[in-house]
Amino acid sequence: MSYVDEIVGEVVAKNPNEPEFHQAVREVLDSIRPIVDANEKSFRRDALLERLVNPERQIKFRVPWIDDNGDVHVNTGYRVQFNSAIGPYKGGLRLHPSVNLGIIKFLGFEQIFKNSLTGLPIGGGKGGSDFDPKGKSDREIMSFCQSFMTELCKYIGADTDVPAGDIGTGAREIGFMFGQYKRMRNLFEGTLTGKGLSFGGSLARTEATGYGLLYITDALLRAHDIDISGKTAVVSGAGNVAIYAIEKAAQLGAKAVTCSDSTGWVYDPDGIDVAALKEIKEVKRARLTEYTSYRPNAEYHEGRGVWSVKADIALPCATQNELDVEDAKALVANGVIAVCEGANMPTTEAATKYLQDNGVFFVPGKAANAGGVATSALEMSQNSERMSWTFEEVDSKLKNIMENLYANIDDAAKRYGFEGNYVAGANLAGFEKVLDAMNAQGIV
Ligand code: NDP
Ligand code: 2IT
Repeated sequence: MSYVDEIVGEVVAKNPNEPEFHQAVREVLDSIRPIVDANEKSFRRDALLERLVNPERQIKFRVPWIDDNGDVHVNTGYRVQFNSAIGPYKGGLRLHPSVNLGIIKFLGFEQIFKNSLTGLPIGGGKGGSDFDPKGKSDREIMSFCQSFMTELCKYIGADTDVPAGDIGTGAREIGFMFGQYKRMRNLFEGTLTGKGLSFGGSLARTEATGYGLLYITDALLRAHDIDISGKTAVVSGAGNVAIYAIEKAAQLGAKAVTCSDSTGWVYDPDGIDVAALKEIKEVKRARLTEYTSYRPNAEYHEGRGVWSVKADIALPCATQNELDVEDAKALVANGVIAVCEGANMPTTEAATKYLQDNGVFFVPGKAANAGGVATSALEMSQNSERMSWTFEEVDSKLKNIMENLYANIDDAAKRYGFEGNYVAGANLAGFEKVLDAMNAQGIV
């Protein structure tokens, strides 16, 4: 049996009930076969793949917090410090009831290669909790965040591990966590990114993931002599990534006609009104049902359905495995040109294959949504030099990073004989740098 297949089998056997982690490992290891096959002897000798798929450290802890009625709740907190070969662990914190160790491991594993692709010195990590922020008061959110950080602060630091936002963790949560970190450690340092602008946050970090997604989509289309302007996009999600993807799409002359949350979705034939969406989601923290009161021409539907709408570009920006093979068939039947993942692993394995087999340009999340973490790394740089850069400076660096990233994954795909396969290109290019660093640092 090949070394790759052996290790995939071992990951499945040793990490039961973690299907998302298996899926992420399977995809990456499958892509890097050419490198593994060419170096099988030394990789086996050094247990290279075993070290790649086993986190350097995983921390699991109790998070007790008190609600507004005085009742005590207990959630589970996680931080998986996956790989520090190229820099301090870096990655977001997800707060969602579906969080478990397998979800955090899949996200942490993806983060290793994503962070490598940014070209910046950041290792891979991820964390979070099964806490559900929905319907909680600001006081309850603060109570949870302080308790979470009281434990997490023992394991992180500006040069060790730098968490940030993800699903359910935005500026409010990062603010509460930063306050508690500073209080516990007596350190005002850039240990979290996505901070408020008044205490070390970076301009353009809020926009970065969505903007970056559109910069790489634009680069991809330009490379194929296609103009993004005038194109229609279907977008899922209505959170941080989706909102700024829709905003940048409009700035580039494209029209995003859908968005969704966990209860339903919106179709707005005139293009999603970003100001209304921001007010509903960022200010009121309300459901998408409210959207039609701002835009009478729009339709609201319960359940899921954005992928049934005809469009040139599809941008899944909600969560993992939200675009399945039936959705892929609908997109292809409607003539979709490109699918670029704003979320982490939103497309199932079968759907990815279907899209690629049908000539759709497919850019995986670890490349397409890397603008968020890249801008987090720019926030770390600004914190280190105790300076802040202008919006234009950060945004132009972000654009540059995404254009280089596209060129690098395209080049890697060609070098290994997989031209046009950006899944292979992203995994190969991301792995090359991590491999070089791991080899140079010996068996650690
Ligand atoms: P937010 O919490 O801001 O928004 C998430 C959106 O997705 C919400 O509209 C939410 O709906 C919807 N959603 C979440 N979980 C589900 C679910 N299980 N079923 C249906 N809808 C769901 O998160 P982000 O926008 O920050 O993150 C979105 C995706 O992008 C995630 O995969 C994240 O890992 C990834 N990502 C985020 C980055 C960032 O910088 N924030 C960077 C790179 C990737 P509802 O509000 O109803 O729950
Ligand atoms: O998935 C991701 O890349 C993020 N949630 C952002 C991580 C970060 O450190 O900014």
